Amino acid sequence: MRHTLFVMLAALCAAQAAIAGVKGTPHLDQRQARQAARIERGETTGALTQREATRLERGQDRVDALEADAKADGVVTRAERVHLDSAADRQSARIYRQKHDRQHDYNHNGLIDRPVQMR
Ligand SMILES: [Ca+2]
Ligand SMILES: [Ca+2]
Repeated sequence: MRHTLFVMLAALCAAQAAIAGVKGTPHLDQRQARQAARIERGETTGALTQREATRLERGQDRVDALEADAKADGVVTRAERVHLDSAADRQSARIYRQKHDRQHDYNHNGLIDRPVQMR
């Protein structure tokens, strides 16, 4: 009897550990940190204008909000994880696009740089 109780208790602990394991989103947290750093670097170099950086930071906030939603019930399901990953993928692509488009502010005067006119 005692033995059975112990086994049951051990099983319960293991089940709880398994749930705790899927509770967090360490992978997404790392991605979010990297993407925030990419945005910051884009601001530093001027590849991102202030407006682009602000918009991308709002995108980061949206991913954070989705993450909070997924975690709200205490468990991040596989489907929620896939959804979060694809949101982070889209945000990553957005950062790349904004860093490589024609709007930049390399001289950091708060204005989009004008192409040099050759005459
Ligand atoms: Ca840009
Ligand atoms: Ca400029």
